[in-house]
Amino acid sequence: MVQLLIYLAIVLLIVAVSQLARVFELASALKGGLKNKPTEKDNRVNGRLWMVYLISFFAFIIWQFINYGPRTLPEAASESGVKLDWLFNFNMVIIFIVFVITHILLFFFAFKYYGRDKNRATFFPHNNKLELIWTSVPAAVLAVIIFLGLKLWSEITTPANDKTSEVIEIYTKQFDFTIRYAGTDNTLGKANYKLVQGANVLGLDSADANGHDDKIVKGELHLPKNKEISFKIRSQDVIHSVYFPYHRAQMNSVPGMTTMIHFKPTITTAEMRKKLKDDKFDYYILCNKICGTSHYAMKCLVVVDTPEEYAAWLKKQPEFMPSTAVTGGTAIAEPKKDEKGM
Ligand SMILES: [Cu+2]
Repeated sequence: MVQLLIYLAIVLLIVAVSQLARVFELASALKGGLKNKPTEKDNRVNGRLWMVYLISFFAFIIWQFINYGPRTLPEAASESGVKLDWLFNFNMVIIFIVFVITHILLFFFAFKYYGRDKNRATFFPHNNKLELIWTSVPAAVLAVIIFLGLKLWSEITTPANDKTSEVIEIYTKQFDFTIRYAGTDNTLGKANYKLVQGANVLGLDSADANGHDDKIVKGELHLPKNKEISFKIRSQDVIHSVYFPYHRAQMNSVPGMTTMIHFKPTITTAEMRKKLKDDKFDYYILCNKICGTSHYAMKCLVVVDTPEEYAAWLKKQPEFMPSTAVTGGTAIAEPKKDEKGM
């Protein structure tokens, strides 16, 4: 209520001031000629104020760098993440240089060439050489940026070599992540959304032998250091996004299709804790698409281990259908032939 009154008072003040200005204007028009035409002194003060503005604006920007710089993400924890950070910084440097030059010109010229009574503007309607320079230079710079960006993008999104990399599935649904490891054969078993029922949340096809040694883990994604990880991403319900902020990777998960991304983690959780001097630090996956009411809480712990720790941890996870269970006949109902494959 108090706030509303304050807003109302401000609005009324603005109306009153503008009405007063109008009164003065009409009064001076009646007296003949504009009495409040800006003088050379007014223009000089105006020019100096622009200089004050320029200096304080840059001081504010430097303050923001100092204040907010340390709050950005720590160094990238994957090989491609380091390249992405380089590209990001490269873009920022270019933008920053252009920003500084144009702002200095804008406000310094307003200061240096304030309106003087004797000055007359030069008539300068067109210059082909100038047009050519300010068209071709930005075009060339943008082409380089786009080329470098596309190159990196295709590097991380083209299918990984699944023979040499660790194949891991990330399955999303409202509002969690389920992880499936490909087992000793490093091949994920087939899945079909029509088989999603009861405990078979991922819709795994028990008839596919490749899937029997798959390992399903909920709420925790372990990754080995220094090995390429080939992620296969699926969604059960709506579009989610698998976002690895610390590894600088993100890929949408889309119902009805498998999306892919791959990267090589280079810093274990323990190493990152040491670097940041924070024993509570953890990597996370976050959902980065607004996917429903609990989207904000949709995340999954990521633990980057040494290869030995990873192997030991993975060994402890149960297989989807251990070989004894298959012969025991506990297989989940098979889909009809025409429903298979997805
Ligand atoms: Cu989500």
